[in-house]
Amino acid sequence: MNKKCLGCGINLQTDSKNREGYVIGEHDICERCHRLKNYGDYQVSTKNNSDFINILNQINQTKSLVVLVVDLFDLKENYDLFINHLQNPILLVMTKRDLLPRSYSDTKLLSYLDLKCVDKVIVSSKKNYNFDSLIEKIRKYQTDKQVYVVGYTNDGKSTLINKLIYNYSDTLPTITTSHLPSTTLNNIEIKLDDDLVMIDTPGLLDEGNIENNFDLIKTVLPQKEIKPLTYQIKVKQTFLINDLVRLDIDRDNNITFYINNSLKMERLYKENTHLKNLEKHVIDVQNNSDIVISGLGFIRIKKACQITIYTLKGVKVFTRKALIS
Ligand SMILES: Nc1nc2c(ncn2[C@@H]2O[C@H](COP(=O)(O)OP(=O)(O)OP(=O)(O)O)[C@@H](O)[C@H]2O)c(=O)[nH]1
Ligand SMILES: [Mg+2]
Repeated sequence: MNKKCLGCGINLQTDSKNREGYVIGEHDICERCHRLKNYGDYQVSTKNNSDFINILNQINQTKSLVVLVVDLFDLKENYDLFINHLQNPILLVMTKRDLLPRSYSDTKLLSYLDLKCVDKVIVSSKKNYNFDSLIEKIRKYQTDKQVYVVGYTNDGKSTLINKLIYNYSDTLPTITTSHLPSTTLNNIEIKLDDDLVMIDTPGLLDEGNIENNFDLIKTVLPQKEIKPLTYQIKVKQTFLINDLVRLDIDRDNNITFYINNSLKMERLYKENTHLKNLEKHVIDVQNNSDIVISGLGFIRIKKACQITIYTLKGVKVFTRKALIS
């Protein structure tokens, strides 16, 4: 069979249920996509980041425009792999704008990431926000018909392409999207019109992101605009977020949590040992910085200090200059 799955791009096959691409009968999508779309059932993919680097190298053989999609709620520690592997012109697309406070300015968010790119745009696929500007920039910077869409897994590449199909073509969106990592398994070519073919690609896995924990992903990912939670710190205290994070902070500070508001936040003033069994990180924070707990959100700290954070083993914690200040 020489057909690709419309949902994830994998080559379809009828030989083995246990291999990717298995399809029953004449369907256009594989069993994995079918189960994911209809029952939310997830089958872990065998793809790894070396497959991913092969794809970047192939893109680098072309001169085509690359759309680098980054998730504003879950900005990664760096995007070096993309920037270092690609000499193509890059259009930076910051998506999931709907999750960050509406009151904050797009201009400030746009100036936050200092990446080598021809232009930048902020969008929300969920709210269909700023897509006219996105398509205008794609058409302005495209060097040939093909435009590749790359980024980390789960950052919203396929959802963005589906929205472009919905807005600017006369076909229906068919790419599988999900809140679980590695949904797209292979390149998928989508013709928007005679002049523009968008190519979706599998995302780069982010090691240490809490989203790699399939049982937690639904709990931690926000579904709507985050309401920041700000606290004045006068005396030494502890914050607990569900059973996922413990944060110890000393006095004279001001901190703001940007996390899914459905998570349970507790503030304790007395000495206690809650969640001290989790992995401990002692972090020196500069003035006006964020502590990022990968995939879970970020905490803005106003004044330089030392903070102790406990979180799940293997979850990456890092600091950066404050995204929202
Ligand atoms: N709130 C919000 N969620 C979004 C937006 N765009 C995508 N998502 C969600 O983000 C999750 C991942 O979306 P996908 O489009 O599957 O991500 P991807 O980058 O294609 O992921 P891979 O195929 O695994 O590389 C899904 O749960 C989407 O619904 C957005 O603009 N706002
Ligand atoms: Mg995808």
